[in-house]
Amino acid sequence: MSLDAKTISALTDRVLHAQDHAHTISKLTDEHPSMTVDDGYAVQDELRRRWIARGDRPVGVKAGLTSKAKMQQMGVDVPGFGILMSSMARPENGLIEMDQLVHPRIEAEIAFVLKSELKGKGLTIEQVIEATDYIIPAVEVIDSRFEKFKFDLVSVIADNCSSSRYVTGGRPLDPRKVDLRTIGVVIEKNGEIQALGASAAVLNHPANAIIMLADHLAARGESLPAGSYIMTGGITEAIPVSRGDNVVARFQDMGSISFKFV
Ligand code: 0L1
Ligand code: MG
Repeated sequence: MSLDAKTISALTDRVLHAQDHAHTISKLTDEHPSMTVDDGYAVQDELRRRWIARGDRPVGVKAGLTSKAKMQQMGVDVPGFGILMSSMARPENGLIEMDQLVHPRIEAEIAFVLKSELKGKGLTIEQVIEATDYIIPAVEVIDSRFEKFKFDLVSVIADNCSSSRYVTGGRPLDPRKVDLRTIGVVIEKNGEIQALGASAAVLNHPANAIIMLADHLAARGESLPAGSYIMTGGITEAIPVSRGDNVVARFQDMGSISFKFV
């Protein structure tokens, strides 16, 4: 790490204010060019402490920037990880308020729910599947707090990898009964298809996102406990949305998720 605790706390104030009040800030590395990825995760840790202190509850973790389409769209070449809190969840067929967001985009993802702990570096796809209770469709609403959605890896990690809302729905599936590389996904906005893809777009197999996440956590002395909810990353590029947009994400053999921005 290159930044001291006081600076991490001040940066957390800045990011949290932007998240809470839906406004943009300049990327953190503009002021702190020596800021490292570890500093970015230190800001995330401090965000989590503040959210818990005000009564929120961590429910899981997201892997982001896990497809070539996303990496190209955002100009980075490695994934990042973020924290999912219960206050970020929204119900299927519900409404998502635009006035709490800056410039949201949506991503269709496969989420995993664990039935046993995943811990350590270099796990295999088989170990991830063995520890998984079920997989389920998810749509993430990302919303960068950085101007024009432009950032670098360090800054976006400090902004909790653009987490803002997520919707879980459709039908759960047993991961042992499906080829996790070939699940087709279609994203529609107002009845028009915006993007489509197959789940192998996420690092060739979405379980690879969890293997990288477990590696990242192991380096910090942490693990993924039983019951963890893990979003593995957008299968296509992220789709910008506006007030009034109706969204439907269709997942092959897993149903669909719908909601509206108001
Ligand atoms: O979930 C994601 O893939 C987003 C990670 C952060 C980058 C972005 O905001 O697009
Ligand atoms: Mg995502």
